[in-house]
Amino acid sequence: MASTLTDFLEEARLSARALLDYGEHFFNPTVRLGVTGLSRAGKTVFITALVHGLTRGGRFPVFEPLATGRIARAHLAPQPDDAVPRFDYENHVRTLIEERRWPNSTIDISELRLVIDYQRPNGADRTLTLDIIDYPGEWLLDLPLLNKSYEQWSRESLALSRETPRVHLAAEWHAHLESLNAQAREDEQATLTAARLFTNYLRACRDERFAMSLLPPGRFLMPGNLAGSPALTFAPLDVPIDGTAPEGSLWAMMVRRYEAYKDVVVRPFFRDHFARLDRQIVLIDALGAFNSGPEALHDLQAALAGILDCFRIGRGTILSSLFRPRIDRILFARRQRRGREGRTDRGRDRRGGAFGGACDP
Ligand SMILES: Nc1nc2c(ncn2[C@@H]2O[C@H](COP(=O)(O)OP(=O)(O)OP(=O)(O)O)[C@@H](O)[C@H]2O)c(=O)[nH]1
Ligand SMILES: [Mg+2]
Repeated sequence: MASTLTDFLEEARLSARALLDYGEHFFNPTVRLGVTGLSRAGKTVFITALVHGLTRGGRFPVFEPLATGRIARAHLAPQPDDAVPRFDYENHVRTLIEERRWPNSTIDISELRLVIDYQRPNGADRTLTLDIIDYPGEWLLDLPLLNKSYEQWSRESLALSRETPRVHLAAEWHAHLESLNAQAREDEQATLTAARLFTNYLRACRDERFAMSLLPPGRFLMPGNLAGSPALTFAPLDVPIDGTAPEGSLWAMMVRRYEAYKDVVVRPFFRDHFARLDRQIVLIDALGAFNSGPEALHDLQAALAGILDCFRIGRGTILSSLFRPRIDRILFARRQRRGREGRTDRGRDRRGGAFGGACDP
């Protein structure tokens, strides 16, 4: 009953917002373009290069509107969403051009508004507002959690962590897990330790040598302002898939926090950000996985399948029933990479390209 009511309120809220968005679009066409990809896929560099090219009249020979002069002018406008950090464009340009290095990793969503004056093919002058949204692809991999119980998620995460090469990286967390009794009283310290070891295991999997991609929950490695909060302090337990957690137990505590993660992190992201995107670019760093061997490649494949699921917006999917997303075009792009960061990469990329080779996509 409670969930029907929540769904109903959610539905009403989405409809009201869609109407508002439609009204605004009518007078001032706005396109919200999402740019995503797994960690280090090249999102920040790609957006910086794109905005730099558009605002400074860069050379994009295959981009017809710019190449033929139909885009008259593009300039940055103030950040539209009060609750979303601004994409730090100026700083990224400085890092790339003046400091001649790659930007630091970004761990949160960010957004930039660009206003483009252009001419339609029929000659009419128009203005388009383009909101570019940079967000971690790892967050998309949280979508299946919405349909999964804590017990199911625990079972799957444990099974994955017992495969090679993950099993070696999970040794410390597995040892701690052995010492836990799921039915025992809830225990904050045991939960904190389990969450820390589980996060360390995820971090080790992401390490350059292993380059694993499938690492949900997505926010564990990118906690942002939720670091240390209970919604991010849980871990899988070895519990029966169809069991029920006894009241007051460690297991019940984990279930509560897992559900909080869905409520505080996953649903708001899909509702407030993902469902509002009109177009989507997904960047893929395939060579990173190639360099790390068949397991990494297999893992990347599974992660991409998970990301693709977020764009299967047919009837009866979790997405269509909960969030009614409106993306109608998706571009997948694989970045050419000549090496990995911190090694031969930097030196070589100083030559060529708008940012010393940083705009291959
Ligand atoms: N050769 C080449 N390397 C690139 C290019 N773009 C990014 N890289 C490399 O990929 C790394 C990641 O680029 P970013 O743009 O920071 O990637 P990101 O997806 O924003 O990464 P996170 O914010 O950590 O998720 C850089 O540090 C470079 O090593 C490019 O156009 N060409
Ligand atoms: Mg980034």
